[in-house]
Amino acid sequence: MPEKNLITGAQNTWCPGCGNFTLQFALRNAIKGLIADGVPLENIVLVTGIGCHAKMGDYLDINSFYSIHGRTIPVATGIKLANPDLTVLCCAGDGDAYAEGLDHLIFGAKRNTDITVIVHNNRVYGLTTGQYTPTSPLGFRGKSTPQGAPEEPFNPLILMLASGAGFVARSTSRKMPHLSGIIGQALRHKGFSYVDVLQICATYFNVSELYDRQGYELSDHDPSDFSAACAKAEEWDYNSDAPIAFGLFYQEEKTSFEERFSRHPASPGSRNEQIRAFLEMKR
Ligand SMILES: Cc1ncc(C[n+]2csc(CCOP(=O)(O)OP(=O)(O)O)c2C)c(N)n1
Ligand SMILES: [Mg+2]
Repeated sequence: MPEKNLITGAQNTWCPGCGNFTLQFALRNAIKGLIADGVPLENIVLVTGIGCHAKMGDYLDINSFYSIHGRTIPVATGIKLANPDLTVLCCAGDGDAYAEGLDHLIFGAKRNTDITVIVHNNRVYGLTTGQYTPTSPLGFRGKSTPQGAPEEPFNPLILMLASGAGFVARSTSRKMPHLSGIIGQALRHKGFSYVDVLQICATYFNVSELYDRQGYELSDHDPSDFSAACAKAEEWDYNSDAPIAFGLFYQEEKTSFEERFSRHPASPGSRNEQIRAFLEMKR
């Protein structure tokens, strides 16, 4: 595939001001960085969920797979197992990854599959016009909660740390170079990498002012220190007006899921034979 600007000619239907535009160009820049490092464009695969975020597959001119709502991670896992030479990334929504597909997110982290999961966390179901998600704040007013959401949000960073993710980061659509840098690091990390992106939904949850006012970039933070990462992640509960840290919270390199196949004693032979042997538990 020839080098190009990686943007398709498809008509763009995101709302004016949507944070997905920042994500699109940040991701494009990060992918260009990988290509500059020698990763062939044809070895990069994007898996999307269903939602506004998923249109990334239409607008980025790279190999992509539109999966179903909540199922980016199992699809990405299958792709990575079938061909570990590929760089596999997911663009998932917060509804996608934190609600309907939450179990996959936890197991992706637990298994340490070498994929990158970027959550477009606009804290709302954007495509279906404004219902609350697991990271909407208490009292969020939307289509399904005109009187305000009756539930507290959960903190996905704490959940990912507890699930064993080896790369846990947060950025925002309000900081394009920061976002691009974090995505670049995530794509290069060996093992499961997770980035929570606080993204503006210009139509249903525009909290630009909150992220600009409360956001700050992590410094003097040691990402190899698990306890420090947990403490930083606890600082903001996705509900209050507390300071919101952006950056790499935690990084640890561990054996990846697909590496365990090739280490398996009953796994000589082709990739397909290795996977079959692993699944049949021949030891
Ligand atoms: C299996 C399945 N469940 C539910 C839906 C309906 N649905 C489509 S998009 C969506 C929510 C999207 O929200 P999110 O994942 O946060 O993405 P956003 O649109 O905010 O980017 C839902 C519930 C669906 N298409 N398929
Ligand atoms: Mg959403």
